[in-house]
Amino acid sequence: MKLDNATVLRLAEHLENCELQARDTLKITDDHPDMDWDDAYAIQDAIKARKLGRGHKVAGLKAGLTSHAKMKQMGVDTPCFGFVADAHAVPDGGEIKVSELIHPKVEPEICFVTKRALRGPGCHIGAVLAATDFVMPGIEVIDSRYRDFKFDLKSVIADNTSAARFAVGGRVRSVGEVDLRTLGVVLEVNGEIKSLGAGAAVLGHPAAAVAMLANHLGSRGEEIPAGTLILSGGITEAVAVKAGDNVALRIQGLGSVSLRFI
Ligand code: OOG
Ligand code: MG
Repeated sequence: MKLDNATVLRLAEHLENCELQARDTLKITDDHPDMDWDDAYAIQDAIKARKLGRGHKVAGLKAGLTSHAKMKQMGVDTPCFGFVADAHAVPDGGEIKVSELIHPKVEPEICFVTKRALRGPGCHIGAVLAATDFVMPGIEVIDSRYRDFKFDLKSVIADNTSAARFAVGGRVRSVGEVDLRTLGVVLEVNGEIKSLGAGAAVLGHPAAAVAMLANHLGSRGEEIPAGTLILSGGITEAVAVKAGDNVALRIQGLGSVSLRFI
């Protein structure tokens, strides 16, 4: 750690206030160029503690920047991990007020729900598949608190990987019923196809993103508990949305999930 505890808490408060008040800010590494990975995750943890302290719950975990499309779009080369809170959850078909967000984008994701805990190090695709209860489609709404979505990896980790809203829905499938690599994914905005992909875009196999998350948490003495929802990361580039947009995600064999922006 390069930052002292007071600075970690101050940056967490600043970034969470930007989230809650839909205000943008400059990336925090501009003022703290020496901060390290532990500092970045400590700030994210402090944001989580703030939410829990107000009675919120963690609704799920997420991996981000797990596809080449996303890494290229954001100019980084390593995945990152964060969480989604209960206040971020939107029902399938639900409405999202753009006035509550800064510059939202949507991402098509394959979501996992575990039936057994996963703990790294040494977690791999096989362990993830064995511990998965089911998979389902999910739209993640990201909303970086950084001006114009311009950040580096440490800044975005501190900002809880841009987590803002999410919806899951569609059909639930067990992993034995589908080949997660070849599943086709179609993201539509107002009936127009905006992006296309297949599950393999995420680290060759979306379960690899969950294994990476388990190994990341394992290095911190934590695990993925049984019954956890995990967003495995955007399969394609994120797509900017505005008020009036209807977003639908269709995943082969997994049905669809939709959101309306008002
Ligand atoms: C960071 C979050 C990325 C994903 O699925 O790749 C993410 C960002 O691009 O703002 O959630
Ligand atoms: Mg995402």
